[in-house]
Parts: sequence; structure tokens; C-alpha cells
Amino acid sequence: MGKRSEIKLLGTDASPYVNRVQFVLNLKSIEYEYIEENLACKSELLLKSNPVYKKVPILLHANKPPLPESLIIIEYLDEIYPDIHPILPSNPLDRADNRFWASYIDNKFFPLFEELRQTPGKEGKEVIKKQIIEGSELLEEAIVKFSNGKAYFGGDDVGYLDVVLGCFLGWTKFFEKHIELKVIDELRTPKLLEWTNRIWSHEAFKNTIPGNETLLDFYMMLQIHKPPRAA
Ligand SMILES: N[C@@H](CCC(=O)N[C@@H](CS)C(=O)NCC(=O)O)C(=O)O
Repeated sequence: MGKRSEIKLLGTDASPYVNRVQFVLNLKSIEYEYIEENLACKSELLLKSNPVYKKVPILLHANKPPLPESLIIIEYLDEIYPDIHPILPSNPLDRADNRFWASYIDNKFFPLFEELRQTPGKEGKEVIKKQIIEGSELLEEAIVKFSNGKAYFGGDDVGYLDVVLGCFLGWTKFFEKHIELKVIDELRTPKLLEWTNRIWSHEAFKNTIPGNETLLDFYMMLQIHKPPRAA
């Protein structure tokens, strides 16, 4: 069996963090076996492979120790397959800058959507919506800087930040549809809007961004297992 089929990915379809790993596997044309996990009833394999966070994605690479955490996984894949569609820039300072923005997206921007779901009352939700809008404007500045007039954060083709932010597009669209929140629009974030349309039709992304129904099921599961805070 070749090196490429030795990779397994433990995930759940609606998870943007899992989709992130799938994007990179697709970009690099790496074959893998996908194992769907039910987060409402976690498997022994998941609990044993990620005892610290008990979350997906988890990459299982041959007989090596399991690797959790999406950013760590995609960087690992970039290191073991450096010749096929590298995603991180080669310059150390550019790499550090990419990681800074990835950390902003994961630790500050995207958690606001979960905060919005959990926050009770119209007034509280309006405060969070405002923070999301401000966050998207920062990301507009970031894409202008990184793309430097080209199509993607990564320049002429998809790079690290395209993958990191791109995996959330299904969810931002979901929120726009169900929560009446326009995250990306023509006036405030024109470059991000253009980028969104481009990413949306990119071959590597097309089959991994989950549909509205999958996201709605996941959202309803969250509402049951992690209900919004009491008012
Ligand atoms: N920082 C993690 C986040 C992963 C994460 O939040 N995964 C969710 C699915 S979207 C999960 O497994 N949740 C299970 C739980 O919270 O118990 C990463 O980047 O991989």
C-alpha cells in the first residue's frame, strides 16, 4: 500500500475544522479514508486518539501517534508533502504573519458565531453581531494586504489563510440565511466578497463545504446539547 492511502481522517461533515483538513488533503491530492464521527456519542477511537480535547479533526497517519487540532494537522501535511501545492509561504516572517491571522480567525473571529448562538436576548445578540461586522472589516484589510492585488490570500492560488478562513464560509452563509446577519457584503468587504465567490467554486473546496441541511442538523444538535445561556 502506498504512502498516500495510509492516512485516515476522523471527523464530522459539518465541522469547519474538519473541512479545513479535507481542503488541504484535496489541494495536495492526498488519498485518505474518512471516518465520520457522531459527536453526540463519541467513539472509543476519538476518545483514545484525542484524550486532551476530545474533538475532531484527528489525523491518523499509519502507525504514528494520532494528530489532533486542524492547524497542526494542515501544517504537518504541508511539511510531509512540501512539493505538492505548498500552503505556507517560504519566508519566515510571512509564515509568522499568516499564523498570527490564523490565530485571530480561530481564537477571536469565529468563536463570535458560537457566542452569538449562546447569547440570550436581542440586545445581547446585537452587541455580538457588531463585533462580527468589525471582525469582518479587519479581515477585509488582511486580504488586501496578503493578496497584494492577486486572487487569494496566498497570491495566485490558495494558501494557508485561504484554507483557514475558507472553511468557515458554509457557516457564515448559514448565519446570513438563518440569523439575518450579513457578514460579507459589497460595500464593507468588497475584496472578501470577490474572494468568497472564487473560493466557493475552487475544485478543492467544492465537495467539502457542507450544505445548508447538514449545517442545520448540526446547529439543532448544538441547540440540544449546548443550549443557549438563560436570559
Ligand atoms: N481547535 C480545534 C477545534 C476543533 C473543534 O472545535 N471541533 C468540534 C467540532 S466543530 C468538536 O469536535 N467538538 C466536540 C466537543 O466540543 O465535544 C481545531 O482546530 O481542530
